[in-house]
Amino acid sequence: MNNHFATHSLNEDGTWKDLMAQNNSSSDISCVAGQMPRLLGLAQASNIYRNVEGIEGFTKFSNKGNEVAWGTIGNASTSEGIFWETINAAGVLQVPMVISIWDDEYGISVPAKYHTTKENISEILKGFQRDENNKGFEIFTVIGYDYTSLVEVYEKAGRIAREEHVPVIIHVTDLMQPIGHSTSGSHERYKSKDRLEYEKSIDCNTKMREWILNYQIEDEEGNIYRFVEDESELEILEKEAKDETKLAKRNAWNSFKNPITKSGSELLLILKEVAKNSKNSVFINNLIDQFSSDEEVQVKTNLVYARKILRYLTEEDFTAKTTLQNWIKNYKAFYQNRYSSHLYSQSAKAAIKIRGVNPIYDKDSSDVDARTILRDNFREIFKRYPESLIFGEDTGYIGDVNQGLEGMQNEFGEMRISDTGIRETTIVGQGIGMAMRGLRPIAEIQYIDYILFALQTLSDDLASLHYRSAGRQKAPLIIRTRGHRLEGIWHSGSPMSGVNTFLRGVCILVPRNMTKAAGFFNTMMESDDPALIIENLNGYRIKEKQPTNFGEFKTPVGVVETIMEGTDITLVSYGSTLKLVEDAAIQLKQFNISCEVIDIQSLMPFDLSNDIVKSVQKTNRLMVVDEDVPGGASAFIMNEILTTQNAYQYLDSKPVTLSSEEHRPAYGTDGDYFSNRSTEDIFEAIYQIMSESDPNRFKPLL
Ligand SMILES: Cc1ncc(C[n+]2csc(CCOP(=O)(O)OP(=O)(O)O)c2C)c(N)n1
Ligand SMILES: [Mg+2]
Repeated sequence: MNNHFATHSLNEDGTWKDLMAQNNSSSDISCVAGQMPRLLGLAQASNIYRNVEGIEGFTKFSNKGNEVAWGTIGNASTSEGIFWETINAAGVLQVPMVISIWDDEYGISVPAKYHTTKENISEILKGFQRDENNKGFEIFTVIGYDYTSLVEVYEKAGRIAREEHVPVIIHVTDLMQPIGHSTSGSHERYKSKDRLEYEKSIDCNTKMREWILNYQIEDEEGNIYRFVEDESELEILEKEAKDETKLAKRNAWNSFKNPITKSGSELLLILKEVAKNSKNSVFINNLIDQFSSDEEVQVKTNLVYARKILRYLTEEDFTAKTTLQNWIKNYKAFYQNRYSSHLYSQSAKAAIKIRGVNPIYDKDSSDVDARTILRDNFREIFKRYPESLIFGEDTGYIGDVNQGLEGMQNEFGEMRISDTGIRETTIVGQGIGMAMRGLRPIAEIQYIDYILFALQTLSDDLASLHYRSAGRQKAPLIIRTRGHRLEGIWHSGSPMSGVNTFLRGVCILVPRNMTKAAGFFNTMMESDDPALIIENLNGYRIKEKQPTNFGEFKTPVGVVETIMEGTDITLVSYGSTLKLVEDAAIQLKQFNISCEVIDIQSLMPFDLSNDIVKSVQKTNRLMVVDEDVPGGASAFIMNEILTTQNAYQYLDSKPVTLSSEEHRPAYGTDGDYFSNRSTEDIFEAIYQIMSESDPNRFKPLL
């Protein structure tokens, strides 16, 4: 998809290029309107660079905030909610963003009357128009084949956005698509004859040609300027353009095809040698014939035949077979990397490369409210990183709903510590766009339950950005949220499997307390991976010892922590259930059951040094406890331990998962007790495992 083209913001090693020395394109994405939230952030970065003190030296990213973010969207796609959310937010924030709405009166086959009230998007956007008393947008409407007016309007729009930091909407009307929506569908099926006739009359190719031929301007001295002298000059240009395009097409095809064909020829020699040596040469030669006549040029074609032929050699052993095996391994590894690289950072700043640093306590360290640990740590972050900023609902003036940012706005100003509207997906979009322009935003989602509003942006845009640009663009955004159990159907959910599944490419961090959480913020500020850090709401009710090295201690990513050692069973958990697991383990001691308790801390990436299997090797029993739905995050965790880490071979008892009920948590303390797992549930489940393994020693409880 050519509209997915994006420029390289990063060098091959993941370091920033000088973005001011190049034009920068951050591509559209296929999910229509999905680019809108990011566009807001790309534009907002200019506001930050223009107005925040201390980042004047960031000249690779901005010239005092003079940059404009230009965005595009189709008319039908403006029906998406995130279009409206972005427009409203851009009006509030007054960002230098110019948004073009390309209007061909269709969205594939569906005409405007099904999409847009009054069938006219600029008409219904009029309420956003700024006036003498109110800030808002500047809105232009221009005909799509009136090229002279387009140039004027775009120059004006750019100037307004750049100089005044006012967002601009340009509604470009009377557009058409010469072959309909795509080459695979003909618009004759759904457009009337009249419409098709009209489209022909405004065909952009014809109209542009007419303009080039006929356009002329006269200067003050009466000199006439034209693009071309006459049609013959234009025809020469057209021919040159066609030839250049054909050549580019041929070169592109050859650079794709040649390495594949070359590998295919090498493979063919190996296969012929294999056929010579094998007892199954009849079958092999048959496949070789098919391979030789297969005209499909795909990377996979070579591999398909190589792998199919290898199957005939299971009973045999000769040199050509080893050559074939090695060829398959190397070819697959090379191309697999081409298709599967850069989901996470591969730079020196990859989260998994940042080493942990323990909090330091001195002898006077007292127990303090956990939220103050976050607050004092944030203060250090904002001091150390002038490019850092945080925003969200109630984040600014009151210092977040849990007071983890108390006093920060006073200290660091409204630009850096700010309140936003209630609009999760554009909060994330602000973060993505600003992170792509060298800032270090922390986007706050007030509670994890509400992250669902932002899931599309998080998944389609943030999580895939580094991967889809093969490591040439990044958005090291930190999303701060809080969650897990409280009491009630919302504010208490733990949709970890959803997040964990949709956000591959983002570190998912689930600290058990605020010191651990603060440590994750410190780690991620050093890293260039994006992260979701979920503070555990119950943790706010607990006091923690105050460390002395704020801003410095770091919780490592992808590393589990054993918080209780034991010999009978390995208990694996995270976040708020961990405390319950610990309590159950303490109670079980009195019954002579010895539990090893492991805190996952980092769901994604997961236990990179395989510490959990080492524990299972010792205990031979395993239980995973969480408060997601059955088969949710616990299934992921179990899969990691049993199959990735191969713990299945050390088990003497059935591995058990203990999760919440399938429904959302019911209201109140009792609702929590019956919806989620309690210490009693955990105690009994462990006891039962032990009872099954030694019924004489542990008589059944129930
Ligand atoms: C979220 C989402 N829903 C549906 C689609 C399928 N789809 C692709 S393009 C399109 C029509 C878009 O129309 P419009 O925004 O007017 O752009 P146009 O192609 O007319 O320029 C649709 C429905 C999609 N890509 N993304
Ligand atoms: Mg359209």
